[in-house]
Order: sequence, then C-alpha cells, then structure tokens
Amino acid sequence: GCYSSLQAQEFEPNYVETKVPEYVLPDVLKSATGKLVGNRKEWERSRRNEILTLLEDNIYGQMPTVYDSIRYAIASENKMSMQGRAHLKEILIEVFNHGKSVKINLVLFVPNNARKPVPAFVLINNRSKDNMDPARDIKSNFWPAEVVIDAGYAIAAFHVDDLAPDHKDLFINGVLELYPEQLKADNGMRAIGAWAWGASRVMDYLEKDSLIEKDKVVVVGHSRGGKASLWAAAQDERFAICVTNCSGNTGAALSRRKFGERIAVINTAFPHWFNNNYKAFNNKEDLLPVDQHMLIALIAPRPVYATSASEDLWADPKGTFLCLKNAEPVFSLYGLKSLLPEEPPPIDKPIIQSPIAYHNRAGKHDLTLYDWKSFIKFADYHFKPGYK
Ligand code: GTR
Repeated sequence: GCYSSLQAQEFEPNYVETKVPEYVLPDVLKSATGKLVGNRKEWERSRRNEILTLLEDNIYGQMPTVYDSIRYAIASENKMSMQGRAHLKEILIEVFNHGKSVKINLVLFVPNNARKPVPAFVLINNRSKDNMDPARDIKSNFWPAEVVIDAGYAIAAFHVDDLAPDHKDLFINGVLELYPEQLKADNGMRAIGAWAWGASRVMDYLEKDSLIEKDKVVVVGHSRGGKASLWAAAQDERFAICVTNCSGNTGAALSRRKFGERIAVINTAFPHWFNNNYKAFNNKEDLLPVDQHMLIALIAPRPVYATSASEDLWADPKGTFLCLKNAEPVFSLYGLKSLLPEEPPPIDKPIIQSPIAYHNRAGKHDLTLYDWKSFIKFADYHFKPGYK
C-alpha cells in the first residue's frame, strides 16, 4: 500500500483488538447544552446543525456554497458509445468566483436501454485518470462503467486533481483560489473539503441534465475519496445515497479506537487534507467533541453504505462497523431500522437491505467489482420499487 514513510519509521500502529483502549463516544443525540434529542424535528432544528459545525470547525473546514457563476459545456458527446449501449457526455463544468475559475471535467455515461430519467452513480476519482477513460480503451474495476450501465444506471466520474491536487503544496491550486479567505482560516476548507465541494458542483450539473433522475444520485468514494464522499453527502442533502469504500481514519472508522491509522499520522502525512484546528487532536482523540459516527448520522435518513477489506487493517474494519452501529439512533428517529447485526458480519457477507449497509470484503485496500456489484444491489433496493 501507499502508507507514509512515517508509518514505517516512527509509528507502530495497533492491530491488536485487546489493546484497543476503553473509550466513550460523544452521544450523537445529546446537544452541547446537555439536552437529549427525542425526535427528528429536534434533530433537524438543532443537534444536526450543531454537529455539522463541529465537524467543519474541528476537522473538514467550511464548505462555501456561494459562487459568482457556473457554466456547463459539452466538450464531447457520443450517443452510441459502448457498442451502442450508452450515451457518453464529457461535460466541462466551470465555476467562477472572485475573478478566478475552476474547471471540472465530468465523464458521464447514460444507459440507452433504460427509461429516462435514470438514477446515477458519481465517483470521486482519487486514483489514476485512466480509471475513467471515456474512450473505454482502458477499463478498470475502480470505475466499471459497463457493469453499471448494464444495471440501468448512469455513471459519472471526476478527478480530485481538478479541485485540489493531492499534494501538500499544490492543493491550493484549484477551488481554494476561488475562496482565498478559506486558506487563512483555521477552520477553512482544505483538500478533502475541496473534493466534496466538487461533488456538489457535479450535482449542480446533474440536476439540470434531463436524462438524470436528480433525486436518485449516489455519491461514491474510495479511501481518501471516501472521506470526501461522506463529507459531500453530509453537507449536500441532494445526494440520495452515500457510499464510502475503505475510508478508514477520518472517514467511516471511529478515531477513539486508535486502531491502525491515527489522527496524528494522517495529519503528518497529509497536512493538506483537513483544517488547521484538526492538528490539535494529534494523539488527543478523546478531546474531540465528535467522532466519525456523527458524520454518518448527518446523512440520515438517506442510506449509507460503508465497506472494509479484510486485509486493510490500517482502515480498521471493526471500527468502521462500530461507527455505523453508533449512528443507528439517528436513523431510528426517522423510523428506519438498521439491519446490521450486533457484531461485525463474516468476511464476504454483505448486509445490503438496510438503511445502513456494510461489508468486509476479502482482500486488500481497493475498490473492486465486488464492491460495485454490492453498491448496485443497495441502490436497487432503495431506488427500485418491487425489488426482490
Ligand atoms: C493512506 C492514508 C489513508 C487512505 C489511503 C488511500 O495513505 O493513510 O487514510 O486515505 O491512503 O487514500 O488510499
């Protein structure tokens, strides 16, 4: 894997369950003033916003939602791509603010053989740009466009470099030029926030594309991209479903377990991912006013699917499962019953027909065809009435 040199040289991750310390998670339903939220109205009126602000201020940074203008242009189109199975559109999304602009290159395939509008998956691509080859000369299971098209869904992807290059010095070349005040703020947006912001601009476009069913858009991210997909869905309620694959620390794993990757490690290896305030929690996980179950809770009542991989202990599979479990009380406020068991399910036994879904796939840290096929089943279950 691509672990930092820090991990190898100075940091011994804990991979032993019996060495997980005792910890107390902040109560997702208990407000700062100690008041317990008892119903969805109270959740939506007060506690939800309180948690959103805590996550902004302490971890992910602010999410600017205002910009001067946005422009969409079709850079290329082929109504008979994939041997006639799909309509390809390459969309250039350009967002302007403060006299600067950022360009997002969206690759979108829409199935020809499906009733329009169609539901869609959008991948935040944090790996090679080849993963989203519009010509389909290169095919990758990281973004298996043909499989998704054949399942009756549109599939889109954009690359994180368009928003904020994934580098500690270069990340400022993108969205942050549009919002220079963010860079100066200790609770300002950084790279993960910029990627999530990009997902929302893609949503701005998809809402206007008559081929797309705008209230059935799934945001998907893997690992660092999965941290961004969670933050995007928490901030932007237009995403109908959130998928976070192997997102680990500061994604869908509980920080207080101190298992595998730690906040201090992530902040050192990737100082450009989270805001300045987050650095104060290096080796002080228990002082955070939040833990990651509260990020999951912000997505309720919309369905969430988190995954692990059995060999990816760095991302803490058990801590991911427990993170989902601890978000259940908020789904309950909406009358939604999670079907997750009390203990983590066996490897390769996905729990899909549930508002909160989970699997631990056999194998390594990756986004695979197995994962995608499970996400399609999850979307079918929630989007297609009469699903069996
Ligand atoms: C690792 C990082 C993880 C995860 C991963 C990835 O180096 O420590 O948090 O984001 O990269 O994105 O694949």
